[in-house]
Amino acid sequence: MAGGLTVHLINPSDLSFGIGFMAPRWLYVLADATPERFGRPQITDETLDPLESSKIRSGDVVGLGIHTSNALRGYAIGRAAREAGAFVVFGGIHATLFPEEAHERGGAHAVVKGDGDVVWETVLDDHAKGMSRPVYEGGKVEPELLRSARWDLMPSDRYMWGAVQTVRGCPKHCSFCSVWKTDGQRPRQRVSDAVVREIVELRRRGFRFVALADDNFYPVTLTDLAMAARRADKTQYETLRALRAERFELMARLAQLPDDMVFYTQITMEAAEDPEFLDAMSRARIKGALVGVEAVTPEGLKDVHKNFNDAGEQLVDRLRAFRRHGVHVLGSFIFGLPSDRAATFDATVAIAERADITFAQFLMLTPFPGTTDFAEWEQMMAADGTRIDGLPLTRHWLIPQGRRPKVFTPHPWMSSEEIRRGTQAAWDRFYSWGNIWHRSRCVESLKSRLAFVLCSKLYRQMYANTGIATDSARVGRSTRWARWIAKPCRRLFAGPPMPNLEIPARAPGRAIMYTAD
Ligand code: B12
Ligand code: SF4
Repeated sequence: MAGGLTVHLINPSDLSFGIGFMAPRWLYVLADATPERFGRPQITDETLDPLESSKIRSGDVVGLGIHTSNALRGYAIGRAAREAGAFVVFGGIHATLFPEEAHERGGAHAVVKGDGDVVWETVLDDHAKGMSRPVYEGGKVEPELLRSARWDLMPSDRYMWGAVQTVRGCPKHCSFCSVWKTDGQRPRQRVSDAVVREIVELRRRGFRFVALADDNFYPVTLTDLAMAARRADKTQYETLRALRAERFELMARLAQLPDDMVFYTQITMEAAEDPEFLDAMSRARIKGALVGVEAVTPEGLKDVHKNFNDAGEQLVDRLRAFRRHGVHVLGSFIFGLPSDRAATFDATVAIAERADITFAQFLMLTPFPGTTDFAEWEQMMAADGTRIDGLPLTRHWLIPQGRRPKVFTPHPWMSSEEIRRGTQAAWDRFYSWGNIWHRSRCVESLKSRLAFVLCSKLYRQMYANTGIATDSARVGRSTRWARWIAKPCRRLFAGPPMPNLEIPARAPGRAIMYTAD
């Protein structure tokens, strides 16, 4: 330990559920990036338990990772840690977008923009030498330098899912999403060796369920390949082919793992046109995928710059293709798009039901910082004089929770309240007891069906009520309910530890291919 200091890594949250759905990966990646000479990092995930602030002592280093929703809680911890005499560093997507805010409001001594994998060591060393800088550029780290997570530091009985990222960045450019801007449009795909090693470690420790925490597990489409093949210069074609081959290599190795393992990822619906890929996913036991459907009409898709999706009957066919190949879809839908009408809510749920999707989430269009939508909204709001606690609505995340309005993108015809009610009704209809029981036929035994019902209700409580409800009593009730139900749910996800599980080998003769260009 350098000079007796302790490195704390803290994931801030206003709500603690006792049990977490998914381990926040950044905590364990930064722990791995912490050199041994700084000792064993102390990890606190406030989605499990609130921070015990007495643990932070003068001279310690406190690393806080924030996204927009938990930035204010992060700032409160940062200020308190600084007052206690700690050296405070912020990172994560929100700090990347607003580094000055973390300095002004969060008591930051330093802010890391971008990936922390490589630069974290420099931050710690500079601090130890008394030469720290206010801002560090972590950049977009090449795939071979992305670090694995230190799963040995994770409590084995508090999370339902492990989280392993296989690729960073997304080639698309959806208007409501910040990933392509902050993580870049070039897929930075890790080789299967690194990914499989982490997954095996998780299974050795009793984790059967692993989220492949990617934004787009299908970064190279058949269309991309066909277009690159038509070019005279074949360099891009070869790069894309190598990326695709490595995906298949990864899935072939996942298929060799114990058959009680289940994987889940996020993917674009273009994969529906690639039966070979879907079959490989199925063999790999990637049994679920979040598919960003967003809208069910061509106009809605145009609104969000997602023309590569299908609408109407073609959409139903594409979503059903996943199910036919054994991949359950969690369809993600957005309400409040300019082309939405009062009838859109019911029409969307009807399509979700017909498309055989297993889970659904219904979100209200929200201008998240870092997105094209946010830039337009901020410009539009320049003349708006509304202030809450002296803050404009375009800085809503700084308004204390109790007074913070839910900010959604203004709609040409519907009020936010109308959209909220429609969205709530969509959740209620899709997750009615009858509908859940009907969908539970996707599993066989009665026990599995009951587990399916429990998980559906838990998902709805954790997500819908804490996400879109406006009244704090409802949020409080949902949180208590989710706390109560989360413990038995976690047991359903755990498996017997397999300390001797071996790492499936790479296919003979297939070399490791890095994808940096
Ligand atoms: C997995 C995931 C989730 C999981 C989270 C599970 C968990 N416990 O972590 C679930 C499904 C629950 C989730 C929910 C939501 N998510 Co989410 N999620 C992701 C996703 C796909 C991967 C995150 C991840 O693990 N990445 C891997 C780690 C290693 O990367 P990282 O977090 O970026 O960390 C690196 C750097 O940022 C940096 N870093 C991070 N922290 C720190 C701290 C320090 C001190 C330092 C030095 C560096 C550092 O170093 C790390 C290593 O390089 C990201 C997209 C993405 N590409 O990151 C979206 C993302 C973070 N989510 C997003 C959103 C919007 C949400 C929701 C609000 C969705 C919704 N509409 O409800 C909710 C919010 C939940 C909540 N209440 O907080 C947005 C955030 C946008 C923003 N401006 O904040 C993202 C970027 C996706 C997007 N499409 O834009 N999410
Ligand atoms: S929403 Fe999905 S497909 Fe669109 S840019 Fe973001 S990660 Fe890529």
